Amino acid sequence: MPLIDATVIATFSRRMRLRLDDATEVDARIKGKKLKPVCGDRVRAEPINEEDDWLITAIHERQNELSRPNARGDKEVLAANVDQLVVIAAATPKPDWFIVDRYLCAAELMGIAATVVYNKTDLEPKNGIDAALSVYDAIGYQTIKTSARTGDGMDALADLLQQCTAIIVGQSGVGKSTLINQLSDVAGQKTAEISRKHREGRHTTVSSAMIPLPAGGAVIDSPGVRDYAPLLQSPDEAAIGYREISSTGRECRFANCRHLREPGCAVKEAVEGGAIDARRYESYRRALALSERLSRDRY
Ligand SMILES: Nc1nc2c(ncn2[C@@H]2O[C@H](COP(=O)(O)OP(=O)(O)O)[C@@H](O)[C@H]2O)c(=O)[nH]1
Ligand SMILES: [Mg+2]
Ligand SMILES: [Zn+2]
Repeated sequence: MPLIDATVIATFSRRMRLRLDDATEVDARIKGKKLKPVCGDRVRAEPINEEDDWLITAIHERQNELSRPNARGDKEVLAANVDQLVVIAAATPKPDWFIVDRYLCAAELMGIAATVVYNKTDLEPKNGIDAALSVYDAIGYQTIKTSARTGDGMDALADLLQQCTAIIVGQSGVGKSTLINQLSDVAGQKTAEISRKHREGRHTTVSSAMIPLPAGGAVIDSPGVRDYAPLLQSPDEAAIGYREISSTGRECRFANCRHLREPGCAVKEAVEGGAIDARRYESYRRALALSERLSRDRY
């Protein structure tokens, strides 16, 4: 039996669900300890004699990775080969816009499109939501308001996602899984069902699953990450992750300006004048501090 190319469509710790290129799905284990496939990976696999399981023998080169530092500061990859990031905030739990910013920062570093969704519009309208969303609109991110309960905004979300491989991220409880269930067709529901059974059954570890969409494309329901932070390799990357700061930063007097206390800083000026949102700037400063802490710990 030859080696075959496949896509990882669900992960349960070291067990994987694969979609082979002939569209059949199989369960798989991983050869050796070093290989760490994630949802979205393209892999090499082969059947195992006398077993239903397949064996993953290699991971093909990734187009991109959504990653974060683990407790030791090393890279942990959450998903691979995605072309769109959708970050969800909601009426409940209370939105943490700093978490939204950190996911957007990751999307900028990956070089992929990102959208901000505000879900649960059926609940009591909260003050300040439109103002918070308009900050993202103003810097060129699409924003969509949805209710998985009433269907409000779901067409816009479905349009956005068609033909893409997207990942849906955000705080726990904002409605990621519910939105994906609403968007998916019967085939998708089946995958969702399989992943639910696995999650509740013997494989109780955090898992992620890629659900096909009726109009083409697929969406990854990301694992529960309590407090996401992107992996920033250098302080420069913090600025790259904040698009309005990196574009305004080109006007700073010094090319290596970190936009803190340097003279002739166009970013500080824009924050004082209100052209750059003060909370986004604070978010950038936190990302910068985090990256400096990480690189100090590493060297
Ligand atoms: N009222 C309301 N509740 C929602 C909506 N979307 C999801 N929920 C509820 O929010 C809770 C968390 O949803 P879930 O999809 O598990 O969130 P996840 O942790 O982001 O995957 C569940 O009780 C859902 O029924 C919505 O649009 N409106
Ligand atoms: Mg969920
Ligand atoms: Zn500056």
